[in-house]
Amino acid sequence: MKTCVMAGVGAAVLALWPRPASLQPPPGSPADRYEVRDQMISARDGVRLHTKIFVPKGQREPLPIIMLRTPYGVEGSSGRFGASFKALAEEGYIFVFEDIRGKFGSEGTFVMQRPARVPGDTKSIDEGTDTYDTIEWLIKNVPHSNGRVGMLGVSYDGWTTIMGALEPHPALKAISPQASPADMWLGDDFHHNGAFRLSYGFEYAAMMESSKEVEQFTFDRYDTFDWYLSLGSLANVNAKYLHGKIPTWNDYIAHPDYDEFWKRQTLIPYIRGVKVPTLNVAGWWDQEDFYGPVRIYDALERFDQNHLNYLVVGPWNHGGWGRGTGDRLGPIPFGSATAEHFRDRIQALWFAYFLKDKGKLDLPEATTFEAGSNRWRRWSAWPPKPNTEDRPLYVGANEILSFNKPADVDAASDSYVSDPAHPVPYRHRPIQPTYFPGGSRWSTWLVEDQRFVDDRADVLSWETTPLEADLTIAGEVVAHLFASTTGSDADWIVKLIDVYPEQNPENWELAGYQLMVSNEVFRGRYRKSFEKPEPIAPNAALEYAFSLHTQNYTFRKGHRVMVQVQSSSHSRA
Ligand code: PG9
Repeated sequence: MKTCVMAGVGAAVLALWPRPASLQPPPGSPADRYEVRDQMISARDGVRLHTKIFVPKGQREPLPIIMLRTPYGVEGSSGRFGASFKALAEEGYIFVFEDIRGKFGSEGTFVMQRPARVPGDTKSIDEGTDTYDTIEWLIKNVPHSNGRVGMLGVSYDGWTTIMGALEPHPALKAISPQASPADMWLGDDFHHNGAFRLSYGFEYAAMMESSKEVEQFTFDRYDTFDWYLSLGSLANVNAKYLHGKIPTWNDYIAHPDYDEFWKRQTLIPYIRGVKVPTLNVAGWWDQEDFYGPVRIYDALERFDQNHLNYLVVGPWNHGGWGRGTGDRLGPIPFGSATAEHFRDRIQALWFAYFLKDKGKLDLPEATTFEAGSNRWRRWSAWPPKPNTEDRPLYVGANEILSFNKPADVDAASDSYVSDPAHPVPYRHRPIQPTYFPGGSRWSTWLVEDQRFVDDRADVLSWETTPLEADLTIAGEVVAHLFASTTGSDADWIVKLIDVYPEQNPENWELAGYQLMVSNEVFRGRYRKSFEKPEPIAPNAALEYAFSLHTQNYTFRKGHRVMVQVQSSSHSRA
């Protein structure tokens, strides 16, 4: 393991912010404050897109438009004014919500993450052209618009946001892609380093493509662990359940490797400049798309001469910055209302600056919430360049993890039997379906206590002694595994864990807790090439180096650092 480790210095930024009087909501239901209009807007190929437009009642002064484009349906959009869009609504905008092509009220055909059209192709359509055509209509037809448009959204809606900015309409002046996937094979919802995310991939594809709306697959049980285990070959999914009718499922089967299909779908090569000011947002414990937002930030940053590209990462799960206070995730407390802080003091001020020329922008290049020390940090670059050092952390004999390289490397090796018929569950059972209407712990599984696998013979753990001082990491965490298998392929799952002390009087619920700070999976057959997999030579010790992503976290004095390695994580991989 190689981690970037730095001393825990820097200014604490966040206290609980009192809400300024100007942000106090006017009385009445938020939705009552708008004239609402349903509009079919024609795209250039004649397909009509269902759009809901909210103009504040009695509006006289011109206002910017804030737009969100979604595959999940726009009917309930007014609910956002009391929650995720509350601070924006109080600031004052015209809001526009649009069903993307082929979903809900919009005409045309839905294509899962329809690839961007290639440069020079002026005939095809994509989410970028649909965005362009919608903006063109809006600025000509919506009363009281000041001719400026901002876009934002989480996940699929974050992806439509960045897609709309690749070749932007000139009126698009600010975007915030939040938890947007960037590459579905390398690191977002459907695969990680080639390892197929079976349960999410299956359930999401079935949900999105069984009807024009969204429709959950009906399982015959509450705990899906055994359902996936008894599935057998992936061919059984079409044979028994989907019958070839779900295009995205068929694509998973037709394209197991990183081929042209996945390379055409990723938007990264199409980022050729920062054309619109961008506020990239991600959550450290995002169970769906953490790779994407950081990758998009990095891709934009290569072109960012004018400092228009910003990054905010907080202690959130998928979209957690848009709901609740954000003072905790599962049992992990953060000491302040991090999500409210983001919505009121970062997102609202950032859009007001770029869409209304309001205020002075006091936002650094990167803003991260450092869990553990529970404070906001401001960075002039991400990953931070000065004041950090790379610190290797070694696994050794007797389950010891140490900053000192073991003298006898051979004695430091360890082994386990990983039986695919008895895999390690990726989270505590029962494993409810991902978006189960009766409630699912899917959204917080990344912060579940890892003690539930600690005593399994097919999970290896190494631990440091209790830390004598706080230890802060800021930057990329990289795993270097030297491993062999008796088989011809293996998944390698590496987890970096914060082990709380057994005596933790300030919060007994967390005594001995094992909190996963970073993790990733690597499918062994892609060791040399993602495009051309090769079997692993049995019993050959080989090096596997892969990123556990970027992190900013403080392991507190008295805590221990733990690394776990395992070869199954059923049924998410
Ligand atoms: N994670 C979801 C997703 C986005 C894009 C493609 C596929 C899935 C989402 O929350 O929208």
